[in-house]
Amino acid sequence: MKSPIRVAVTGAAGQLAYSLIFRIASGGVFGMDQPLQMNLLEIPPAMKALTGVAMELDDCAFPLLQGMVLTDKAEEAFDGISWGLLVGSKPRGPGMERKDLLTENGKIFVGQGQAMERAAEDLRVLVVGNPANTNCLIALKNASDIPAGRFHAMMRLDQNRAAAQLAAKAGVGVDQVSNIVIWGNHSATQYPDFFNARIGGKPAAEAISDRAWLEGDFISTVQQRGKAIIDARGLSSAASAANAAVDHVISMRSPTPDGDWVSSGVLSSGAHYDIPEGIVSSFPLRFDGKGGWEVVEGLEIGAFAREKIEATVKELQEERSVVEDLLG
Ligand code: NAX
Repeated sequence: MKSPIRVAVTGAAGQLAYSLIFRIASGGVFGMDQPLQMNLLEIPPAMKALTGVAMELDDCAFPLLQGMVLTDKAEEAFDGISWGLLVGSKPRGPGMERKDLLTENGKIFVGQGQAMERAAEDLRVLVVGNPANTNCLIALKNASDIPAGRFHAMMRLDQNRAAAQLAAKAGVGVDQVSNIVIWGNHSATQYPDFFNARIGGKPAAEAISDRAWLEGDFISTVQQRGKAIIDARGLSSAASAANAAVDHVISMRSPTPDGDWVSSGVLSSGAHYDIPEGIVSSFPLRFDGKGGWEVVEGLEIGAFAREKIEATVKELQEERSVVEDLLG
């Protein structure tokens, strides 16, 4: 048996965590031979609910779960962790402007970024709480001793949504869909790229002849999926988001299959696809399974795609300017 690792989940009494934590503790994320300790972070008013989650974890009798820390202090939650899954953030309240949401949630990621200095050497961070890309930027800028490449913003739900839409339209299983890249921000401006996507190994635009759908409903359905689920269910898409976090972490830990890539939000160096430096944008990445990754070069970006990418990048730049004074 391996030695235990510590995994922190923030917002641990929230909806998304209620799916995610149990998948982690069962061994479905870090492997059936990897014991772990779970460090669960919440805010003081949610600590009582968190004790209920902990009771349920106890009652699952997960053999791999060797301990839990329940805390409202980020320093304690991040002590010795190899993985930080930053899910917790404040929901947008009535009458709250997006700008207020950015600064309110941004403050959370200043303190959590700083507290990452307590983490283990091999730390990796996945930011899920919205606005995920800009929160990720704030966290990595405030964790100044930790390489920025360790921080990722979750784009996997968007990638999975795009794969499901393409598979349904083409009338094939989702396993036939590959090479999906979501560009830009995890928001309604994101650009799900059908042009570089493949279905059964062929360009998606060959497998799906309905170009108007690819350029129209496909993109808007993926962009608006979160809202459509809230409208239908009355609650947000917590289970599929937790599933996406599981997929994302597994992808970060595994070599990306030959010829494919994964969408993830990372700090732009300015060197790829004319996306400016200093924002956390989604790119096509390949992971090496040893903690490293690289941006996949050479994808074709036509005029249609360029316009869409520019719009989502502009939004990320605007978000950055709102939180400039939180960037450490
Ligand atoms: P909930 O409101 O159910 O849970 C959020 C939890 O975070 C609450 O329990 C709250 O007490 C806690 N929290 C607030 N401030 C905190 C802090 N400073 N430290 C620790 N915990 C804190 O929301 P839920 O449905 O679980 O969604 C969690 C986050 O994921 C939201 O920001 C949501 O917008 C975001 N999402 C991101 C997605 C992505 O693809 N990146 C998709 C799904 C999801 O909507």
